[in-house]
Amino acid sequence: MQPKKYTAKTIKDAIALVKEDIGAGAVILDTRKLPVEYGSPVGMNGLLFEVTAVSGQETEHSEIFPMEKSYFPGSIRSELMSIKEMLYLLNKSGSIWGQVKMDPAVISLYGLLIRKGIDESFVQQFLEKSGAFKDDGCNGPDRLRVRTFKEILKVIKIRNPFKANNKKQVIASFFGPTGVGKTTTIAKLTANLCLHQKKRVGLISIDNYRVAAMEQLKTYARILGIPCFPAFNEKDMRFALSRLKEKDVILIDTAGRSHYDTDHINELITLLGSDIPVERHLVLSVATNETEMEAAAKNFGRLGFQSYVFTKLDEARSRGVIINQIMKMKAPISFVANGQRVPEDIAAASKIGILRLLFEC
Ligand SMILES: Nc1nc2c(ncn2[C@@H]2O[C@H](COP(=O)(O)OP(=O)(O)OP(=O)(O)O)[C@@H](O)[C@H]2O)c(=O)[nH]1
Ligand SMILES: [Mg+2]
Repeated sequence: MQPKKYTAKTIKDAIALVKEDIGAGAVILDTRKLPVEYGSPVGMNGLLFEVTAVSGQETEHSEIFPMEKSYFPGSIRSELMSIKEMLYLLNKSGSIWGQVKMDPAVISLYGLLIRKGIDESFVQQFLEKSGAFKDDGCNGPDRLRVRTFKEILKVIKIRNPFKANNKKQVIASFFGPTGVGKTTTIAKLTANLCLHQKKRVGLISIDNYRVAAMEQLKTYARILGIPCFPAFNEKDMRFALSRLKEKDVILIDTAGRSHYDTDHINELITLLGSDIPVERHLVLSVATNETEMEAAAKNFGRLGFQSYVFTKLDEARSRGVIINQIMKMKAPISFVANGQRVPEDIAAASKIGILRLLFEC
């Protein structure tokens, strides 16, 4: 079935026509305000709206692909809105909604950002700052989108712990909840630092909780031919650091524990909070339930940290949690990991890169 166009005096009426004709499974491809020609029937506000839709079944099966190729570039599929979502947005009440409902470009951008997992309050902030609710006629879909993306870019801060410090030794520790990928991240970073940046790297594991954890890190160290020391207390730590004093970079792996384990967090504070100049990086998995991620950031945040490392992007489609997290607890992002392969599946964060990751799937 080819996409069909439905015209009515309000978007809601046009959506009702779509529902009647194609059914509740329809997918909205486009919504727009029509230029009103003299003599044509218009709504009370002098406007006419057009909605383009296609059967939802077809978007899920093979027919979408030729259509996608001919109609839309790249990741547009993620921008398609179902009737259910559209009605949800249109039925909302609140001060801004009167304005939102009048502007198809705002509705579709609003829907996109919400679907990407960005909190509604932040979506409103971004749209407000981009002038989406001003009725000054500047809200062409592309211009509005660019302005909104610029607002999102403004809140993304970046920090690469290994870049500026060319001469000085960098000591960086990575901590966070269990299984988020701390050890794997260290292995990826180590390999990249050794092989591509020709840095001299040493490793320390302060994971005294499980024997296997130390072995995991030692295995990576063996493969790369670099030293790896255990450190169970401050004395061990000072000893390991003295043995690694010639290294450019020292990476410290920590035991993953529940973020509700206050004793463990206190232990880390003691070990990493001495006068040793250790950078701290909080590792969080994007695939984690958002409430728990927030709690983890808050509890581990007691250590203070210089950057976030977000992992498991490959396991998450609603990557807006990254934006929510950096809005709630401001800190730069250093790295993002998107897979299990060592060393390939990691990248130094960049503002544009993060924006792309948000919208690419
Ligand atoms: N899909 C995916 N898996 C990852 C990623 N990073 C790590 N993993 C996997 O997650 C699992 C746990 O990784 P670890 O590096 O052992 O996690 P950890 O945080 O050190 O775990 P603990 O030390 O037990 O707290 C392993 O199977 C890794 O291969 C990632 O970016 N994407
Ligand atoms: Mg580990």
